[in-house]
This record gives sequence, C-alpha cells and structure tokens, in this order.
Amino acid sequence: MRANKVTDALGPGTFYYADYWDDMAQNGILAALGEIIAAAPLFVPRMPRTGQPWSITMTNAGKLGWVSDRDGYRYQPHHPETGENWPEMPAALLDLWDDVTGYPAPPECCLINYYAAPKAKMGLHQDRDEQALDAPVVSVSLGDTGVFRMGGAHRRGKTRSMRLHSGDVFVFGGASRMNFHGIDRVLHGSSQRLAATAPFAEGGRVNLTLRRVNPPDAG
Ligand code: MD6
Ligand code: FE
Repeated sequence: MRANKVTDALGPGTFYYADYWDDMAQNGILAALGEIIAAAPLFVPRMPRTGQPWSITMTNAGKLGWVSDRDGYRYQPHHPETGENWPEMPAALLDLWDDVTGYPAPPECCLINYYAAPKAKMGLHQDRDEQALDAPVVSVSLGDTGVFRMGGAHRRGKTRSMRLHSGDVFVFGGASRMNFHGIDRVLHGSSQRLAATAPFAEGGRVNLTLRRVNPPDAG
C-alpha cells in the first residue's frame, strides 16, 4: 500500500507516507515484533562511558543489531544479553524497504525502539554508525503519536517538528541523512494499537528503523 507520499517533508531526501500501513498490516507487524521480542528481549541501552540508562528499551532483528553501552555505539550480530544472533527481519519490512528506497541491497538491521514510559524520549542525535551512508534510514511508527524533531547538520541549528502517527513511514536520506533528529515526547494514550501485543501491553510508542550498514558489495 502506498498512501500519500510527501517529498522533502522535512528537508531534501526525506519522504513521508501518512498511513502507509492499514490496521491489518500494522497488526501483522506487531505480531511479528511479539515473536522477535520473545527470542530477543527488549534491553535497556546505556550511554557510552557514563553507563546512564536511556528512557527507552530496544532490541533488533536482521543480520546486525545496533547497541549502546559503556563501550560505545556499534552494530553486532548478537543480542548483548542472550548472546544469540538476532531474529530474522520480517518479510514485510524487506518489502517496505524495496518499495520506498529502491536501494540495491536489503537492510541489514531493524532497530526496534520502545517508548513505554510516558516520559520516554530520544535526544537529538545523528545516525552515523553505518558505512553505507548513501542508503536512507526508513522509519516506521506504531502506537502512540511521536513528536519528531528534525534539525540540520549542526546540533545547534534550526529545527522543525512533525507528528508521526501509527502506520506512518518516514524515509530519511539524501542531503538530510546526517541531520540531527530526535523524539521530543510521545503523546501517551493517543492510540490503543499496542494494547493487544504482549510485550507492548502497557501502551506507548514503537519505532522501527531499517538500516543498511555495509556497502552493497559487502553482500
Ligand atoms: C524514533 N527515530 O522515531 C527515533 N533515526 O523513535 C530515529 O532516531 C530515526 O526516525 C534515523 C532515521 C529515522 C528516524
Ligand atoms: Fe536516529
């Protein structure tokens, strides 16, 4: 399904699709996420050096997962607590990637961020741990509405914000790929979508980001 594509929604190289996924498709993804989390439990990321916990929990699917702990940010093929390889990326996410990016290689990582606590947020940051910087990052929002903030290449630059709703897809690439961005807050209780999926029964917001980490010729 391809609804209402907005080009350059938050700068050159960004695309926004309101309601990319309908109710049935969202529920299908959530069921797949329930299985992923049963195998690869949500964990609390920590800040490099200080070890301070983030306000969200996370896990991953795909060949590589993104983790953050005292040793820093990195991609690795296994879960930091179980030591097991990450579960496979759901087929629907591979199809999404092909549909909205046209990139010549599939995503290697699906990072799953869960904003359960009403105060959970994500500070302004750049996504810069990938070598394939020519590939966009594709973001899917599920559950409560998130207030997404987009800045520029410098942390202190001008910013704009936009609300991301359940089922929305946002593509973040091109000249905007290295822009600072974050989630100011989640409009807690704005959606009932997550209630039926066990690991998300307390509600809140789930964000998926699909990433290509290595250049296409790396396989
Ligand atoms: C979130 N998203 O929406 C956080 N990063 O919860 C991100 O940090 C993000 O949405 C890169 C590209 C798209 C994103
Ligand atoms: Fe990000």
